[in-house]
Amino acid sequence: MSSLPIRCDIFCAVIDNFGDAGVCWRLARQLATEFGWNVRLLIDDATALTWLAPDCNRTTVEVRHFHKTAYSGADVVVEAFACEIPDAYQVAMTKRALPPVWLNLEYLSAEAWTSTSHGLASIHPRLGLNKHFFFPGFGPGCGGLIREQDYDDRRNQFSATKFRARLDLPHAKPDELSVSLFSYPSAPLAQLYTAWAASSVPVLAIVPGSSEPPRMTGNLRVVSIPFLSQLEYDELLWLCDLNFVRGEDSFVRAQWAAKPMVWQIYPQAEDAHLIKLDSFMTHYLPVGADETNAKSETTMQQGGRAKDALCAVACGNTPLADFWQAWNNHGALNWQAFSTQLPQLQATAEQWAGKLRQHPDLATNLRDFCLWRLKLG
Ligand code: TRH
Repeated sequence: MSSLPIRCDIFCAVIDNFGDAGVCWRLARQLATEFGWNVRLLIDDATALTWLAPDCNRTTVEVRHFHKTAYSGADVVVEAFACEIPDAYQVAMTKRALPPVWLNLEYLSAEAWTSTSHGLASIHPRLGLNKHFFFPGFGPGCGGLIREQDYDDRRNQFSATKFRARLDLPHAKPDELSVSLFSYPSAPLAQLYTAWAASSVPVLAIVPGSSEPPRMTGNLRVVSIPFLSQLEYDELLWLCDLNFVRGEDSFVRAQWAAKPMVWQIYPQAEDAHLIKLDSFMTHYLPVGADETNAKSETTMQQGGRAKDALCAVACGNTPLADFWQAWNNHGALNWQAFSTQLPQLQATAEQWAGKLRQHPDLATNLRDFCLWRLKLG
């Protein structure tokens, strides 16, 4: 059994936004700092890392260019989000006596088929190498979600007062809701701001990565703050009473924060993203007994929509489903109905985070899968 640290190359092609780099950096950092792996992050555009992880040069992760790095004997090769690693690198992989474990780290989805596909291998038609699908996920039978071992310690040491002071955030007024806003330009933000301005409950909207001047309209205050590091973004999610998140990584972080959240899913062609949205809601909404989920899953498999299925079984949180659908589909946002659910949504968020914690995190699952495949564990 080799006593040398596992060598791991993670390939990341930045499509747009921050999530590709965000997810790959978290994974690289965790494998290096928690498991002592020698990790190289091979990325085609490292710009986002300067914002996501300003301390990235102070870790043992070696950041190299995607196209300018040859295979050098890595035991594990992670191809993030099917980014197609360079052909010369693939050919060099075949020269290793014991082929490296080659993983395709997939996008996160709650759709049932991902857990049946997780871990399956496909054989490269020309090179004969095995590439395994590695699906993140929310329950058993999948790869899990990224979550660092020191997450709870960081949260226990978090001081809302110091965080507000450090970011020069105004103090929250009595009964004022602090809300973090991270969304795509397509979100119906003007409609939301109008609803918040007229809301009976005052709202302080905190917008990271925006340069908008502060504004005050009716019961709404909007403050912009700089784009935060990933570590500080967790702190913003812990500070706020409600978090608007998007894509994949901030969506996961909001779940660990165990606060009510509104998710704007990354838009995809032919509305494929709406199926993913519905799939997640069939699991997330606190609809009680399993048979309700089964009914909604059945309806889903018959091509139905989770919201209809859940409403059909008189789910408890239709305002959440309505609000999430409207946020993603430019519908009419019923802030009044949604905001009255916030106490219940807080309980939902805590219950959901507790369920997620019952499963190993993604880096742990990936390590165990690789050691098993390398016949080292
Ligand atoms: O930026 P995104 O829209 O990235 C998207 C998604 O990942 C999507 O799945 C993918 O297909 C597409 O990119 C190509 O959303 P996401 O996934 O939340 O990534 C944002 C990252 O930025 C995440 O790591 C959180 C981090 N972040 C900060 O570190 N500081 C901040 O201030 C904010 C707002 C986010």
